[in-house]
Amino acid sequence: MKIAISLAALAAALIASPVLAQQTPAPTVTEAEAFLAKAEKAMFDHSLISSRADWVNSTYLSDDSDAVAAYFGAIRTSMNVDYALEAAKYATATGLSVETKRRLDLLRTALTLPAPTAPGAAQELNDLATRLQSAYGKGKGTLKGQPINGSDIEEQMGNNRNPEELKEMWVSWHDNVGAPMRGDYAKLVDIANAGAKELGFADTGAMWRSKYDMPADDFAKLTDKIWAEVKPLYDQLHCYTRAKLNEKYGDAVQPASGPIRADLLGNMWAQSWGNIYDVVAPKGAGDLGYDVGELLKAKGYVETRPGQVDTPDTPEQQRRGYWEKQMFKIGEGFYSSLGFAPLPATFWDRTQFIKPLDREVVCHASAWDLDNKDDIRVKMCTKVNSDDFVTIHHELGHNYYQRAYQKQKPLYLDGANDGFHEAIGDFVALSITPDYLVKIGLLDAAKVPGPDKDIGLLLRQAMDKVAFLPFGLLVDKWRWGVFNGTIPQSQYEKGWTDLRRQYQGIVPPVSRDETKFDAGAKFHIPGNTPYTRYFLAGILQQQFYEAACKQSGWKGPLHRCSFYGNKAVGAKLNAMLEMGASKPWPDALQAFTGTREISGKAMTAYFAPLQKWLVQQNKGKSCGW
Ligand code: X8Z
Ligand code: ZN
Repeated sequence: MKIAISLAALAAALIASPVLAQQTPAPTVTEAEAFLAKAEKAMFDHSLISSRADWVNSTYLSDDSDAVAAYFGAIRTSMNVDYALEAAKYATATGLSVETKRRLDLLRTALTLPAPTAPGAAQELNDLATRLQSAYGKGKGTLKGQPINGSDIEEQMGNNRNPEELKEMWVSWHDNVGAPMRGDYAKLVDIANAGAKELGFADTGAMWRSKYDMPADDFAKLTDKIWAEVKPLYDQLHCYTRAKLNEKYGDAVQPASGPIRADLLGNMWAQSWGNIYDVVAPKGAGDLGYDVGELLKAKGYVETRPGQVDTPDTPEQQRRGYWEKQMFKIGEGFYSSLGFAPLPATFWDRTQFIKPLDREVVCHASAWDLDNKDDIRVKMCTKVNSDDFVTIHHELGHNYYQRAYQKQKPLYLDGANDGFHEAIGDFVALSITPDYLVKIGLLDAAKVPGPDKDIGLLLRQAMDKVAFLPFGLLVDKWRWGVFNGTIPQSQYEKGWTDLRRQYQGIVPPVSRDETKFDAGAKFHIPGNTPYTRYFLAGILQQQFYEAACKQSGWKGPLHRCSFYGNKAVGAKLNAMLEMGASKPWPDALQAFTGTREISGKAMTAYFAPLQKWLVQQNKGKSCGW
């Protein structure tokens, strides 16, 4: 591998040299195409083993599995960097087709974390990345002084209403998980930036922003423009929620003005607030009469107990993870109703449905495609609650997308952009309406909330979907700043806390300083997963949903529409999914929605009645923070 690295570096240097460039004949179209075929095959073949190493690592954390994953990861990084450098050379060929140009471009930006070609850099980068992700997976907070793991603490943050305990969980998680990562993270940033520069990007953030079929700067502007469209809605929701929290907890815990205390919003990162719907529900009209998690429990879905052992002799229903698996069956049922083929048997054998008893794993949910054929699976530490019911649909959306584009060329085995990949399952989950829940037997027909509960239904959705947007935007605002140096290592904490206050209007429950690293307490930072994708997905899912409801001829209020069972919608969706990354994303958007623009209008239309209602509720209050 090292030889390959230095050859590629040499080649790049030769191309850069003006004297030699004249002497080197420009590559031909045939050569460029042959190179692409070779690179695609090599990367594809390597991914078969390296993704297996990653799976083993994520589902069985140990020093050994870390080493194996980092080993294959380093090979992948070096190989990709070499090909990315070569791609730049072939891009100079005259007469390249649009298609070939696109694949060369995709190859140039394929890596999330590039390493420089210097010997050892790819390995060091992968050692750091693996160590950070594993540390997150093993992370613990405390509750009443007792250690509590990541998936349990997430659940507790949703259910617990004791401000002291919430504070303890928030502080312990951020202190224990985030702070120790600071040094490793800074090293990783330096190496990745050096890699990005060798590939011709200003920094790693610029490389991330260049993956959207438009100039990188235009993409950043586009996200700001969309945020401006939906911010008035967020501001009203913030104002209303703050008042309700103040009513519940009093001035000492949550003052009536200023930012909201981050640990009171029902989620460790205050990124979605649906879990505190009970706190904000409008009196009388707000009681929806159901919560999906409670409905599941009422139907006998029991969360697997920590002490429960897997005894094959007991009836199927007593086996660990049985009910969590049944939640996935409901998810599969939705996609089947649209005409998608059932999940393969291996999905059910190989998916990690719940947290294993005997070892540490990376609990943060993810969807995998191990062989680009039929080995699709999910890794999750499922709980029987409404958050995870939605997350299951989310993860399955990734798996059905992966399967739909499987016939594309290797470089096109991806979403139209990463926001599309994140939006599919969420858009499907918007169809989990009361009527749908009746259809699948989870809700009694007599308990369907009437039109007087529309505001409640919309508010419940807004607490998750609208509340999420500023978080979805700021995570990468922070990372872009870290990568381009405007947030130096000496200000990692301040940079994060300032952005949280500016965009979300929230503050930590205790003061923080630069010994902390709160960004590291969010999976995607140590996991190195770009985050703007979720902001885009928040917007796109509403556009997809609006389009699907239109296609199905729905006439009622938008939020009551479910396209469950609609094969025509399924066929049209499949047509978009099958495209993978083969065309610029506006083409994919157009294929399903008829428009080429990503815009917050579908979202503001969906929530328009709520927006009006919130403005009334907030009358006389001074909103903002
Ligand atoms: O990370 C995820 C998925 C895996 S792709 C569970 N999400 C973001 C998060 O949890 O922060 C989905 C919503 C946002
Ligand atoms: Zn996802």
